[in-house]
Amino acid sequence: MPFPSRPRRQVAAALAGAAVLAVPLLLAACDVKSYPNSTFLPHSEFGKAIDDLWNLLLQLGTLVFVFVEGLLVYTIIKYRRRPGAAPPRHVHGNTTLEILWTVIPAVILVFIAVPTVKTIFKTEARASADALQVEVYGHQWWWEFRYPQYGVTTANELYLPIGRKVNFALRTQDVLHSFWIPQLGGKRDLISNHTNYLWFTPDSTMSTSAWNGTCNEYCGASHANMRFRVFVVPPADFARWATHQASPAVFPVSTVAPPPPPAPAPAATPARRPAGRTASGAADAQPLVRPVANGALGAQAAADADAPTIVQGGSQAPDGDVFPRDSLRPNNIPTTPTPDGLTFTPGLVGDAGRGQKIYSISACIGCHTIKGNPSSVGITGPNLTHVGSRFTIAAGLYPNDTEHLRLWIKNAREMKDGVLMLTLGLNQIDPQTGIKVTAGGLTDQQIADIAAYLQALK
Ligand code: HEC
Ligand SMILES: [Cu+2]
Repeated sequence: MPFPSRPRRQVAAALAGAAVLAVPLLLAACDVKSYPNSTFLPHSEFGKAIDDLWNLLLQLGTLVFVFVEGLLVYTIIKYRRRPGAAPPRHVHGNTTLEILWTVIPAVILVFIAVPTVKTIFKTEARASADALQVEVYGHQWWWEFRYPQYGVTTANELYLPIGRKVNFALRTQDVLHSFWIPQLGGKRDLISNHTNYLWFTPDSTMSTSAWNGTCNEYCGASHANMRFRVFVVPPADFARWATHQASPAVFPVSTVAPPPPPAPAPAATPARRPAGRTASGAADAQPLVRPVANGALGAQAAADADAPTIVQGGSQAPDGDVFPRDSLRPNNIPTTPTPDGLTFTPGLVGDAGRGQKIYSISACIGCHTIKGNPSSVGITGPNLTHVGSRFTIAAGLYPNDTEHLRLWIKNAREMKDGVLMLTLGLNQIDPQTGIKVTAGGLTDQQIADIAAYLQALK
C-alpha cells in the first residue's frame, strides 16, 4: 500500500524546494555591496531606522510563517485519509477557536503597527531649526532643489554635507511624485497642495560619495527618466559649493565679445532706453538685436531690445568641481543612448560670448532663470545659473558634455519623452506635435554657441 509513504515524500520535496529557493536569496544578501542602489546598506539614521523596522517585521513574519505552515503540515499528515476510516464528522462553529484566531492576529498587528507608526512619526517630524533646510519641488520630469538658508536654487543635483542633519520639505508643482535615495532615505510622496517632511543625517563616517535618487510614484511619460544625484561632501566643501551656487552666473570673458568699456556714469540713468541702445552703448551689445527671427528666438525679447546688463568677466568658480569627478562610481554616470537619427554637424566650435547673446533673445529665457542674466527669468524649466557645474542634464538622463548638451538644445523632446521644453533646432520635427521647426529655429552653429555659453556657467 503506497499511501503512508506519500505525505512524507511530499514534505521532503517541499523542504528541498524551499532550500533551493533560499540559497540564491541568501547569496544575493551576502553580495549586497555590488548593488550600489541597494536600500539594505543604509548610510543615515533614517535608513537604519527603516532597515531595523524591516528586520523586525521579517523576523516576526518568519515566526508567523513557521508556526502557520508547521500547523498546516502537521494537520495534513495527522488527519490524512486512511484506508477504511469513516468520513470525518462535520462541525459548525467553535467559539474558543474563533476568539483565538481573532485575538492572535490582532496581537500580531499591534507588534507590527507600534514600531511602524513610531518610525513614521520619527522620520517625518520637522528637524531642529539648525538643520540644513532643503525644499524639494517635483516637476514633470525633473527635480528642483532650493536651499533657503543659502539663497541657492538648483536642479537634479543635491549637495549635502557629511554629518549634518538635513530637513526636506517635499512639494510638487504638478502631479504626485516620490522622493527616494535608496541608501540615504525617502520614498516619501510629494503631494499637491500639501507639504511632506523628511529628515536624515548622512553618516559622519561616510567619505565623499555620490548616490542615485529616483522618483517612485508614477508621474507620466518620463517617470522613469526623473532621476537625480546626491553628492555627499565634507562640510567645508559644501559651504564652498553653496557660496558659489548662490552667486550670479559669471563666465570668462569671451574672445569674441570683450567686456564693455566702463559706462560714462550718467548722473541719472533713464528708466527705459530706446530700443537697440545699451547701458554702456558698447558696440558688442548690438548683435543682441540682429539674430532675432521669431519662434525659438523670442519675440518678447526682440520687442524689448534693452540690452540686459550681463555679469561678465572674472571667475568665481571654485577650482575644479566641488565634487571630485573621480569619486563618481560607474552607476552614477548615465549611459542612456541618444535617439537614432538625431545628429549634429561635426567640427563646429561654439563661442560662449556669442552664445550668451543668442540665448538672451531666444525662447530659453521664457522658461529658464540664469541669475546674472537679467533677461533670463523663466521658471518653467530648471535654473541654469550654474548648469556648467552639473554632471548630468535632463534629470540625470545624460552626461553634461558638449555632445549631449547640443543634442538636448536641438531636440529635447526627441531626447526625453514628453518634456515641456520645446524642440528648437532648425528643421527638427517636434515628436509631440509632428510639426517641423522652420523660421526661428536654431542652427547647429547657434546651438553650439549656446552650449558653449551654458558650459561656461560653472
Ligand atoms: C517651454 C519651456 C522651455 C523652453 C522654451 C526651453 N526650455 Fe530648457 N528646459 C525646460 C524644461 C521643462 C526642462 C526640464 C526637462 C526635463 O528634464 O524633464 C528643461 C531642461 C533644460 C536643460 C537641462 C537642465 C538640467 O539641469 O537638467 C538645459 C541645459 C536647457 N533646458 C536649456 C535650454 C535652452 C538653451 C533653451 C533655448 C534654446 C531652452 N532650454 C528652452 C523648459 C524649456
Ligand atoms: Cu515623478
